[in-house]
Amino acid sequence: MTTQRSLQQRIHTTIYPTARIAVLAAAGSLLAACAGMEAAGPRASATLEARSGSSVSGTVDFQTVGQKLRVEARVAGLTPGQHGFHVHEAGDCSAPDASSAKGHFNPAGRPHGHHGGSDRHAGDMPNLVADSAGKAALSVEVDMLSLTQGPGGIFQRSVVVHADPDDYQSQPAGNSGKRVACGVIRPLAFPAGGGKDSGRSGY
Ligand SMILES: [Cu+2]
Repeated sequence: MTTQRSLQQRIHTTIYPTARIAVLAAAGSLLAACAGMEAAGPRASATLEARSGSSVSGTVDFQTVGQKLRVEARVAGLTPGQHGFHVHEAGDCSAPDASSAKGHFNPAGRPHGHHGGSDRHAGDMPNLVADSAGKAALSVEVDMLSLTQGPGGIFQRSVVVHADPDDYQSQPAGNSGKRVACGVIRPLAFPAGGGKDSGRSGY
């Protein structure tokens, strides 16, 4: 106990108080600068292709917002009602039933669960809800997923839409039925100056 305390004291006294304050201030302004650049963070997109005999189409866009990932989906050609919606492990939609996308993206080896909980697959997301015309729009910010090379990184993985609702409970995939659409998640290049120039032709 006494040894620990004296060691701690020694560590504290070897760093000059003014130097420590300067380091903290520098870290703080760096964080502030990063926060201001959020809008220009990495982006990715997936174009949904119809699978399992469906005529589903759509796009799913991903953008880093602070510590979270914003997911925006616009999907058409669905049956009205809820449809399971997940990030799957493999960036391969080539199989007619999208089985090539493999299971839910689950780097932590957890059970399937509700997207709002913590004991769940990283790839678990809220159901899409299609209107009577078969169109669904979803905008949600999720954690556990990122546009990085880290453990939650989703580049070159896939996003899958299912025929049935995810019950957020059944293992391993919420009993959400056939895979009616699948899209590989690909990085989107963005200009160095931020998103403002992205509409310019000639890029
Ligand atoms: Cu799925």
